[in-house]
Order: sequence, then structure tokens, then C-alpha cells
Amino acid sequence: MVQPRDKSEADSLKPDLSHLGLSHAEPSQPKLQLTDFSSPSLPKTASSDTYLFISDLHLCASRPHITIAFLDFLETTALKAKALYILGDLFEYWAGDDDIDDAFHQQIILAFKTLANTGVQLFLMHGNRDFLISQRFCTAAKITLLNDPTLVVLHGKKALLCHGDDLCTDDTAYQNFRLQVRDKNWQKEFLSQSLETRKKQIVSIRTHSEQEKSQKSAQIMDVNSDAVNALLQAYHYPELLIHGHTHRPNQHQIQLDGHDMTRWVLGDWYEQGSYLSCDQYGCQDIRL
Ligand code: LP5
Ligand code: MN
Repeated sequence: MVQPRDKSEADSLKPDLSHLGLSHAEPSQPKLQLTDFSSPSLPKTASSDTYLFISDLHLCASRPHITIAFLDFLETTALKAKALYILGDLFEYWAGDDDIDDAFHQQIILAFKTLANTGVQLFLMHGNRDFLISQRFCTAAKITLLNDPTLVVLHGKKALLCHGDDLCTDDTAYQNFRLQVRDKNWQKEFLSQSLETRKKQIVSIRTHSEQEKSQKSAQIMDVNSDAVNALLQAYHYPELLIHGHTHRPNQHQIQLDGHDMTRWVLGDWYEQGSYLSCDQYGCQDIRL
């Protein structure tokens, strides 16, 4: 089993991507949505052979039902897993690691730390809402920060993980915005302001973003298939591509250059929690 920080295989496969635009209870009966491999496999809860993937939780103090569902997920399902991968947008927004003392954030950090101390490996990738999460948060939560994208090997199958926003290349307004806010100098300047000022600016950007989104077509805000194909080619056709961001949970079969691949899109946690569970028999999309 190769873990993402096991550089040997992942690094040898890593290409130059500069050319790319790129109530606390056990969930009663998990509903099986889709299975990607042919092996007969009954719905099952996580085990020490299971890798779990989630994204787009958008946790915040004002959505307590999602926080409760998430803490329950950590204490039950994730507790039995080998590893939990959070592929971006864990938080509604993240204004900087100097906000970790916030009571809500401390609650989440404690839950992660408790889970990590049981031996479950925790990995986090930035989303477009929380790309300012940095090492201080990760150390406190005992989480390993992953690059976007990151290639892992799950039970012998290569899986490429990303948030997904980078693949939405038709959304040029967003991509321009992304270029600016991912710039390290821009971030340094932004972070030099007071926490209060930053939060006000983020609220303002959120309003602006919602206004703009209401004018964009659903297609523009989805992944661009050429960008998906280019990424899969650049990473030598991994069997799985797993991402979130678009809030369109689904399983897409891709045939490209003689390779069969599966693109799993993770669901958000606005109304209901969901996760992708992968073990030696395949992957299952499970709703809480
Ligand atoms: O997040 P989601 O899914 O709702 O929408 C995204 C894109 N929007 C964003 C913006 C974030 O939601 C805002 C929160 C970021 C917090 C980061 C903290 C540090 C940055 C602080 C900056 C001050 O990512 C949305 C996509 C959508 O996904 C689908 O892919 O379409 O993109 C936009 O809506 C972006 C607009 O098209 C362009 C924004 C230009 C902003 C111009 C600033 C004007 C106001 C300035 C006020 C200070
Ligand atoms: Mn996102």
C-alpha cells in the first residue's frame, strides 16, 4: 500500500502540470448508491482496510446539524477506517490559522486530534473556501496537508485526488480570481490585515460570488472534459479520479486512449452528509 507521503511511486509518476490551466448514533442503514467494480460487495461500514473520502462540508457554527452529523461520522464510521481524506472545503471559509482559537474551530480540531490518536490517518487538501489553512491548523488537528492534485495507491489501484475547482476551466472569471488569491504574495498581504478585516472582506467576496454564480450556467460551473482528460493523461491514466467542488455527486466512466477510468464526484454536506468508501472490493458512494 503506497501512502501519499511515500514519495517513491507517487513522485516517479508525478508529471509537470505547468501546461494545464489548471444526534450521535451510528448511521442506521447506509444507502448504497453506486459500486464501481464488478466484485459482488454488500454495503458495509468502514474497516481498517477502508479509505474514506469527503469534501465540501462547509462547516460553520451556523449549521449545527451538519456539525453534529460530521462529529458523529468521525466518532463512528471514520473511527473504523484506515484513513480519511478531506478533499477541500472542510470549512465554509478559512480566514487564516490565527482563527484556530475560535471555539467552533477548537471543537473540530479536538475531534480530528482524538480520531488521529486512535491511529486513523487524516489528510486534508485545500478547497476554494479554505485554501488559507496552514501548518498551524494541521499540526493542532494532526492532519497531513496534501497538494492538489495528489496521487495515491488504494489496494493496488491508482487514485488521483483533487478538489476539482482547477478543472472548471470554462469558468474564466473564477479561474482569474483563483490565480490572484492563490498567489503567495497576495496571501501574505491579505494575512497581514486583522482577522476582523479579513472576515469582512471574505463575507463581501461571498456575496459577490453568489451574485456572479446566479448569472453562470450550470455547464460553466462544471468540470471541463478536456481539462479532466489532460489531467488523467498527465498522471498516466490512474484507475480513479476523486474530487468534489461541483456538488454533483456521481460516478462517471471514462475511456481515454485505451484506458478505462472512473471519475468519482463527491457530494456536499449542505443537506445531508455523504462519503466515498473504498476498499479492496471497490468504491461505494454512501449517504448518511
Ligand atoms: O464557493 P462556491 O462553490 O460558492 O463558488 C465557487 C467560486 N467562488 C469562490 C469565492 C469563495 O466562495 C469566497 C470565499 C473564499 C474565502 C477565501 C479566503 C481568502 C480570500 C479572501 C478574498 C478577499 O471561490 C465561484 C465559482 C463556483 O465555485 C463554481 O466553480 O463560480 O467563483 C466566483 O463566483 C468568482 C467570481 O466569478 C469572481 C470573483 C471576483 C471577485 C472580485 C472582488 C470584488 C469584491 C471585493 C470585496 C472585498
Ligand atoms: Mn469548492
